[in-house]
Amino acid sequence: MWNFPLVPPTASKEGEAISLLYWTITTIAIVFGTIVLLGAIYLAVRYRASNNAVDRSNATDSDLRIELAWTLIPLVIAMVMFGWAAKLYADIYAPREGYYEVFVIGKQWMWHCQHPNGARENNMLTLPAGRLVKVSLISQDVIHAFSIPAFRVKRDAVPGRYNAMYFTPTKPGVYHLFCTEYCGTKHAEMIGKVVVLPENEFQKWLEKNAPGATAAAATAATTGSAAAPATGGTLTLAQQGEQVFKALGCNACHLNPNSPVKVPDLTKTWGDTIKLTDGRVVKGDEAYIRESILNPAAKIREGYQNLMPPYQGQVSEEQLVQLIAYIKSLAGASNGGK
Ligand code: HEC
Ligand SMILES: [Cu+2]
Repeated sequence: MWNFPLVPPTASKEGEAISLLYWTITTIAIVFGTIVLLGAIYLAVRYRASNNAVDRSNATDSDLRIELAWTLIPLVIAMVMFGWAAKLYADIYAPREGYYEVFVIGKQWMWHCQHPNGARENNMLTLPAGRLVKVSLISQDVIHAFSIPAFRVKRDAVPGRYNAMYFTPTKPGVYHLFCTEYCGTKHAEMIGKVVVLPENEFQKWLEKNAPGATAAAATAATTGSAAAPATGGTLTLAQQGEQVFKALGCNACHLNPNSPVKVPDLTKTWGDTIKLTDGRVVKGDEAYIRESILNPAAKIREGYQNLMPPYQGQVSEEQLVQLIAYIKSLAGASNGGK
């Protein structure tokens, strides 16, 4: 009859670990809180003004053993809590391998999610149960925060920066998704659902939602032809990136044997250790590729010149995610991990 949940369900591996820590700390707080409260009540009753039967003289001495005990025992307990929580935090936020990656873009006022196979969702995120998931987060405007209470994870979506978040959903189901950083008038509407499906259903969902799939289904429905193959096939995130690459004219210089200028080999950019003209050494990661497109002058690869036009204001965050997936794929990196 009563449906009054005090805590959200725990539906990820990381969430289980965090719940255990949370309830341990809560239990310790309740135990010590009770001891102090009962002591206070006892003393208040015993030494009430009307009770003349008690000895009200001062304590004669201090006891070093008692003082050491009430200093050291709480110190040990607090340090255990700190060490445990710090280890958990480090484990959860450290880069991990072997993940399924989704890109999530926060914007006023919605969450836009892109899957490696090209499927897109708004204010919905469909994920497989039992697999490590990496969410690469960025914002298109102001700071948002991507929060899934049932997984016990939350991370800021910051403009101009990719933030990673890892978790392993365990239980199929539908969970809340929130923006937990006040981001303007309709902040409260920046909510959605996370749908966790068993692996085989998730694969079916991916196939059904790959771009082109719905168009093909629609054609099949109108023409009456049974399951006509999608014209041109479906486009993965990397293939969408290739189209953006051509549409923006990047191939006038890059991956073009007749390039008018000397350009770095983009098939080697991802994962490379890159020496810059100013002597700095950087890694060829998402952040580097993003900056190289928006503001090429910020970091010039050694041996090349500042001849690439800046694309700031001409590419959307969605297109950037696609371009990055494309450049990753050039290096032979699958989008679902290293
Ligand atoms: C006019 C020719 C030209 C065009 C057009 C051009 N680039 Fe470049 N690009 C360069 C040059 C020259 C460099 C090397 C200098 C530098 O780092 O800015 C470069 C560097 C890069 C790098 C860094 C690669 C590395 O390994 O250091 C990336 C990534 C990149 N371009 C992507 C793009 C994308 C994506 C587009 C289209 C949106 C594009 N470029 C359009 C000339 C061009
Ligand atoms: Cu927001």
